[in-house]
Amino acid sequence: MELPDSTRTAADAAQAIGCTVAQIAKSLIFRAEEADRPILVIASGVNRVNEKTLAAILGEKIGKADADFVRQRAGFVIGGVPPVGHIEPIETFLDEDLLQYDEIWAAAGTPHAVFRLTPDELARATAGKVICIR
Ligand code: 5CA
Repeated sequence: MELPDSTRTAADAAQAIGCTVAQIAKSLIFRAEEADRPILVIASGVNRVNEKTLAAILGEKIGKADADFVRQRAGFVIGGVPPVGHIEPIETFLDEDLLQYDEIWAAAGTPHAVFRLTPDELARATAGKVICIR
């Protein structure tokens, strides 16, 4: 669904769609520092990813990905990064809090496009590992 209003942030997207912020599946790219590889965390819009938890799960230091890294490795601009369809396969983690909703919404590649799916569809499409990201 393409919207005239910005869906750049989880709050923007929820406002434009008319759903709760918690139902936005935000696709966040981190950078595993030693391997210099991207990591995707798909989190509920209301949650903040605990980078220490993520680093502990990966056994690797985690840094924030900057805008260039996200564009180069995922293939999309920040604010439009989708949960699937990246330039390279990206190891993916899924926020367990998303599983409670009948439907959720994710970015569809631009800061004005979103799509609706079920948590089950998200899990199957991404093969993401379900974790507590908080
Ligand atoms: N389209 C919406 C969801 S449908 C969306 O993409 N939201 S998002 O939360 O997944 O993407 C915005 C996220 O990009 C922010 O939560 C933030 O973690 C990240 N971000 C914003 N600015 C920067 C920046 N300058 N560098 C790195 N990451 C950033």
